[in-house]
Amino acid sequence: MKKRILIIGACGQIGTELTMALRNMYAPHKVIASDIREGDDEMMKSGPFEILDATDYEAVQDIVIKYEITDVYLMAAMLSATAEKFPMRAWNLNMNSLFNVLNLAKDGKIDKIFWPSSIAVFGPTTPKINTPQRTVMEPSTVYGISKQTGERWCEYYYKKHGIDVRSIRYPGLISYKTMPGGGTTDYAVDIYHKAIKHNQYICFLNAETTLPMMYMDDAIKATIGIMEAPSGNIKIRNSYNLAAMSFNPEEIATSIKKQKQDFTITYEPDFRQAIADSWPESIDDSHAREDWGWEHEVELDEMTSIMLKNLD
Ligand code: AKB
Repeated sequence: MKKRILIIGACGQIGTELTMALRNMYAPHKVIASDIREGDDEMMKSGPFEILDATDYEAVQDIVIKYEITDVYLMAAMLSATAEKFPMRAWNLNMNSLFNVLNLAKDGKIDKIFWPSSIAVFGPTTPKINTPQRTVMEPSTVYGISKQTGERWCEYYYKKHGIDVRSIRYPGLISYKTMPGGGTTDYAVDIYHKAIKHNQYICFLNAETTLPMMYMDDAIKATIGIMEAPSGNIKIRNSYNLAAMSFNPEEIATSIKKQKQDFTITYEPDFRQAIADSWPESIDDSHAREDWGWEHEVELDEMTSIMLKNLD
């Protein structure tokens, strides 16, 4: 099978682990990593790497042609907290990069696209508990507006041009391997680092802010899972709800305390509280489970053990 994969945004939180997982699955020379900056040693040495600006159509096209790319994972994006500070930069990056790959597919240069959406597509008027796949969506953040718009374009290109584009609405993602950058759910990674280094954490969300979350291994499994599924199984072409666990800062702190009794947490909510307050607490992902067999594995206490063990 002549599959050649391009990951755009390979050095980010998801891209780093996704690239390594795909290089383990396929011959490494068939998995081309790219980003606006160089990655770590493992990224640079384990397979081909290209410096690439995702918003530059010609540059993306050149790489697609050079490596005869069939599948693109477009992971470059500006996340929720940073996007509130730089709305136009976020819009340009999040939208232009998507149009670039959708149009390359429309011109027959790419066969399949993965594009990440987010729980940020939901807003304050969305039902918060067990948020359905199809419901009121009035995102109130710059990032959420870009993801909601992107979802509409993905479905449009699928229906109008037959583009095989697949997408997931990621919850907050937690990993010990790569740091997130500029997100609202990032506290759930930082808390483990601070627990190891200082045994205390000052949280930028309040104690009761429940959000949907997922351990990175499960997110990578879902990402590759939806891309490997037969096309006929992908019945939703805007983006699939995806869930694993939901917890708030107090609950993650309690989970850490089970292993580090003297760990303490205090709360100093900042502008990210309003972003988190506009998002769901839990997600109904039954369509992903039924259509392409999604199953999560890791729950909060297991994730805490993995994080603390690996960061120590
Ligand atoms: C963020 O917090 O911005 C992201 C997301 C939920 O998409 N982690």
